[in-house]
Amino acid sequence: MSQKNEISFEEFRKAVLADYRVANESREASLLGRKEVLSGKAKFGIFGDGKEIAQLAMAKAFKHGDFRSGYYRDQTFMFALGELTLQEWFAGLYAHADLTAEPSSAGRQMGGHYSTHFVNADGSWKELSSKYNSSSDISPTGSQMPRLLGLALASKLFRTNPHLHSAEFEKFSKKGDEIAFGTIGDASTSEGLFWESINAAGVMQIPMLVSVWDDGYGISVPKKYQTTKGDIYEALKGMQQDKKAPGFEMYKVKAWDYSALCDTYEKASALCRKEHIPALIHVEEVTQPQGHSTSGSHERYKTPERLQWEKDFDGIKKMREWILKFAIAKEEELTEIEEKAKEVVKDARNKAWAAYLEPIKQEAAEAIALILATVEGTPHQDAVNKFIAELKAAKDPMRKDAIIAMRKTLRLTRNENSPAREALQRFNKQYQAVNEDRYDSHLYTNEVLSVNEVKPEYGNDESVNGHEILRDNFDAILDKYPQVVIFGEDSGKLGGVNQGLENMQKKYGEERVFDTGIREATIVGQAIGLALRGLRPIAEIQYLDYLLYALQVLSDDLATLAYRTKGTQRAPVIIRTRGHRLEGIWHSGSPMGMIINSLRGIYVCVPRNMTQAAGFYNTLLSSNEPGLVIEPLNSYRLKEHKPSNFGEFKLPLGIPEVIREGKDVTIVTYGPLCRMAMEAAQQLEADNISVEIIDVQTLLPFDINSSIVESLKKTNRVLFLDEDVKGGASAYMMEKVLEEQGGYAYLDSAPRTLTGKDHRPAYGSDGDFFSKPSVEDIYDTVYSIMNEANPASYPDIY
Ligand SMILES: Cc1ncc(C[n+]2csc(CCOP(=O)(O)OP(=O)(O)O)c2C)c(N)n1
Repeated sequence: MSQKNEISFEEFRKAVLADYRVANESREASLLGRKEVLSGKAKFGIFGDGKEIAQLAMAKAFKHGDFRSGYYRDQTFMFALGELTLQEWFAGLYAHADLTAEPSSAGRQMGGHYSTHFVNADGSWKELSSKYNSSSDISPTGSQMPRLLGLALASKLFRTNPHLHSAEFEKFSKKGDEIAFGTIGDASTSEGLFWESINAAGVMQIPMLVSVWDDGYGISVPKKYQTTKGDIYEALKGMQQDKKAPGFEMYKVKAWDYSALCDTYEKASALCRKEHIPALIHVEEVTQPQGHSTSGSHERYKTPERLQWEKDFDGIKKMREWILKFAIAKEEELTEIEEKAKEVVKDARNKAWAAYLEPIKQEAAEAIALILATVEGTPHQDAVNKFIAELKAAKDPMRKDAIIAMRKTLRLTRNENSPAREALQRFNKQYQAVNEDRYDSHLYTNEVLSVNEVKPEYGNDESVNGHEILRDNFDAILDKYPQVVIFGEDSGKLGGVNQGLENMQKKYGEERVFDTGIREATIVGQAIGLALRGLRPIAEIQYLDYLLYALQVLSDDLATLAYRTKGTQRAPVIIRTRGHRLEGIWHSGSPMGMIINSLRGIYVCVPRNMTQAAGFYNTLLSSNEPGLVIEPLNSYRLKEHKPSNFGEFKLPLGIPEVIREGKDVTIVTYGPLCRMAMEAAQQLEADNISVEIIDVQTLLPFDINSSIVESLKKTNRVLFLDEDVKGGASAYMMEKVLEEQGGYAYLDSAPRTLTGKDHRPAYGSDGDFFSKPSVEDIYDTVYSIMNEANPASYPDIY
């Protein structure tokens, strides 16, 4: 431990003993945590026992302004930083639904998923550069890696882009001196996301320091089935930097060797921080004293020899031996620390449990009192008394117990009218609202909905290609917001496959507009990490069809971020892509049902032309919400009227536009189908059918003012027109309009949908014609609605 040379022995001794205390407290927490699960007080436990010593060393290397992207084993690290108390840790185990008690997720995530706060309650950013920061963990193995890439890349951008050196950005970075620390289990390195992220970090040369906690197993599966050569360090050797080429700096160290761990982390972090060279520390011989989680026991898959080895090479035991060997402390001192740790942890457990249970008990008591008050006047006394008795009998009541008792009472007494019943009704409603905040809030921050519309202004009659509108708008955006970076496959030098970024790299530099490898999942992860650090990334996915590669990251990480942190972290990422309709199976996808169903938490904009698309980029940039903008792939070379206020005009989200007025049938659609619907409507007009066309413009949010139903009141007939498969976005729109907006009440004809076929589109123009809705199909479907309603005026055609 090189610290020995820089500080006095007494200071060194104190630091070691402080670490020993944290290690013991963390271990005791794991041991007691398991008991809490097995006794039924908590549902599930996954702990950091066995990883304590390595995490103490990592915490020493972690500085203010640094970021962690890790997983469920990192409690000791969080304790050592002082970013998590034992009581908060137990609160996580109990799912205490209150941010002040459980700051990581307000009980929304399983215990063991750690996070610090990046934004204040009023939505302003905290001083991230003077804090210890942990991005919010998620459960899918390997998913911490793509985000980690962005957290590390941000340091490079803050260092290399002089526009980010102004006072305004000091709260995010001190000129890029921050490291992004990643942690991952050895088995999770089998995931593709790990390899994609590691490769990209090596390519980009960013300060990313990855620790692999290697305990030899992924639950029960040993590493010979996980990793080539059964050794991640060996498997990654080709990434090692050398004189010929930059790459990773790699280290291997034992999980029980405190001194070597401290040295390794010090060395690796110094290089990583100063030179921005990515590093990987393979921490091997990690133990897992209680097995993988509370769901099973490791005796089922580990040999007696392995189990004995884990006891002998337990990190805390080894640290103890080391302390005694070098006479850093006496045995009695260590024993005292160990005994004290047990007490401190029990005390934290008791306080956390009481703090969790007390408000629930009080709420139940309030419900009981109100239910009791209804007993007097009701003929259902026996039943109501039974509800009360059941609620009282619950030793550790849950909120749902009180709600069930209240609802059952209200149902039974529905024909009664008394002040007591009214009071119960009122409380039931209030309680519902309070619990909505506890369990349902913060899917979005909802700030964006207040973005006011700014209409495009037109100075003259000039018409230009769609891609030029986008390019000029991106130009204005890059000029206006120094924190905007745009990247993707071919986005840099080429300026995008459809020229929407033509010459932008030349004008704004490589640190603003740049190329990435072909790696959709980490393009999105990269964007998440950048956005978490105050930058405004616009990440390009070349075609909508390839969004599938990134869907897991979008769905699991980005879409859940605000919800799983109860609004204490945000990543206003903008994903730019293009799709719906061109040629061939992988250039004409419109899997909108899949997208909107997996991305609740992200806004989904489906513009019909490039002016609308540009308006959405401007809107999203003035908000704090993540958004996906799908440009219509077949419209880059169509002429559009050129606006004069690029970068300024904004489209409100969730506000449909009636693009054609009519009185017989309403078509609800979006994207490139708008143009086809307009064409069909013209033909139908000639045959005396008047069609109203509504472009919904955004699928998430959808028509926030319920305006579409107004059209149904007029036409009484509706067609939901969509390129997705049946049951996709058409079913979603139908549910919104007919059920949520009550549109069913105004219908005189059966509601209809016209969608793409179940298969993907065959290649060629005929393939498109037979696979996706055509103008002819739209004509025929609308006509058939009129034919069914009034066959005399609209006789059968075919
Ligand atoms: C994508 C995904 N697949 C499967 C799981 C279930 N799972 C949880 S932990 C785990 C093993 C992880 O092992 P390792 O990466 O070595 O970490 P350790 O728990 O041993 O520290 C598995 C398979 C998951 N959480 N996510």
